[in-house]
Amino acid sequence: MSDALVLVTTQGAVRTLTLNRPAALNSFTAAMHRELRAALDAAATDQAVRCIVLTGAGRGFCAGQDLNDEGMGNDGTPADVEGVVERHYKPLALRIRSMPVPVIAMVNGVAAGAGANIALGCDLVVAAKSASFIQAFSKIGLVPDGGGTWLLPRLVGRARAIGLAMTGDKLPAEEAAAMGLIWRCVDDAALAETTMALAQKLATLPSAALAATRRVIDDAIGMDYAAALGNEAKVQGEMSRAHDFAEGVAAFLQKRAPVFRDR
Ligand code: T3D
Repeated sequence: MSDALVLVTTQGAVRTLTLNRPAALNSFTAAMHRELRAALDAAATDQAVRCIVLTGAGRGFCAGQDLNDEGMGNDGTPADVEGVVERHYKPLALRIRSMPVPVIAMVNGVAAGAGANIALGCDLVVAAKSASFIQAFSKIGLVPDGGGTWLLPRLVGRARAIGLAMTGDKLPAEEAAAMGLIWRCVDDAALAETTMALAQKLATLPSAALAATRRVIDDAIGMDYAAALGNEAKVQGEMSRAHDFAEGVAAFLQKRAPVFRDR
């Protein structure tokens, strides 16, 4: 068994990062944050990687902050929760959103607290039927973090965002999919196969255009209609000057499979 807190495996152009503290439901320690960020940085610079899958070892995806770890005040020092969020969760959420390739969360079990919101901040979330999402913060006197305050109302609207965050109730994956919080919920036995098929498909698509798609959609959330249309035109111009657009059009006209390379 590996001591690594994040297991890194590669299948074709798909890099899988597995949070590996199963005895504590893969809750985040400072050390696991450091390993995850290093693994994401490495994937970002590796031109052979065209899609990332983030998942958890054992029966959980991630139970959020490890409540025994440094900064939590359990060693008699004052809790430095603000510092933990600034040093670890904020850069992690921003790193995922700035990856040059799509990031899929493969939610294999419970995703609680910041563990839920880090999953929701990925581009696509595929969850097993037995998985669940818990905004666990209110139960310990905190507010949602890991991007939850931004993500939840945008994904499911204010009423559901407030309901999920205030109650801290466990939301089964099937309900999460039904309310549009996640992309798909599948049978437990189909989770790995479904997610890998999706990842392999995304890996064949033009990575730079997929990353730009994420960006323009996120940008548009804070824009009026006219500004979003202008932003689309600007980014479309950038995309159209890149190799992958010429390749996509040529492949279509020549009735062959395209070979995309931009990242
Ligand atoms: O510094 C900061 O705090 C800032 C950042 C905050 C971000 C946050 O994420 S705050 C929210 C932190 N997370 C939680 O409050 C969730 C705590 N966990 C739970 O409520 C439950 O474990 C679950 C609902 C997620 C799952 O319940 P269940 O019954 O399936 O499992 P369990 O028995 O509670 O947990 C299994 C083991 O994992 C257990 O250890 P043991 O008794 O077998 O040795 C449990 O203590 C451990 N574990 C689970 N979550 C955490 C944890 N250990 C440390 N920290 C955890 N968050």
